[in-house]
Amino acid sequence: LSCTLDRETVAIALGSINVSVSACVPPPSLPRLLIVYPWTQRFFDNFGNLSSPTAIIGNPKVRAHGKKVLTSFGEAIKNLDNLKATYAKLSELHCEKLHVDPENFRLLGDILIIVLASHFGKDFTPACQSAWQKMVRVVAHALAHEYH
Ligand code: ZNH
Repeated sequence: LSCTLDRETVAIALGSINVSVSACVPPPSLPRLLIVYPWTQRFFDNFGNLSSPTAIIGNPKVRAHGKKVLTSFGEAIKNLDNLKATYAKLSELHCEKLHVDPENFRLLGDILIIVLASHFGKDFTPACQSAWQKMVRVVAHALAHEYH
């Protein structure tokens, strides 16, 4: 595996495909967000047991939601030139219905970068980080675009 900006790499970060299951595989991004920034758990209070890192990582609803976010992130990679339009509806949903502060999009982006770095190690070069950093930034920006 190389660290390129593609859907498979996003999948590794979000953890919804089976990467070699060893003890040192880092938790994927969404569980890690909920563990590192516990206040983000309040958006998922209908997801059941989030009482410990193990519970969060093993929670099937968290996993399923990570997959949804992955699919959506995959769309972003396909529509880089048209992100604001691609995410307009989703941005509205996060603003008006879900009331998710856009700061959380940036936090998730940071987490994703960390997950990729720990997975790819030295293959996660500065150039690679630079590409991903831009990617998560434009996604966070597009998702925040319809907020008012
Ligand atoms: Zn989100 C939902 C995407 C971030 C929270 N999201 C969702 C969905 C999608 C998404 C696609 C689905 C929708 C429908 O169903 O229609 N997100 C997304 C993306 C991102 C995000 C792409 C980035 C990148 N979110 C986020 C964050 C948070 C959230 C950060 C917090 C913290 N979301 C959310 C919620 C929901 C969603 C809460 C709902 C869920 C349920 O199921 O209930």
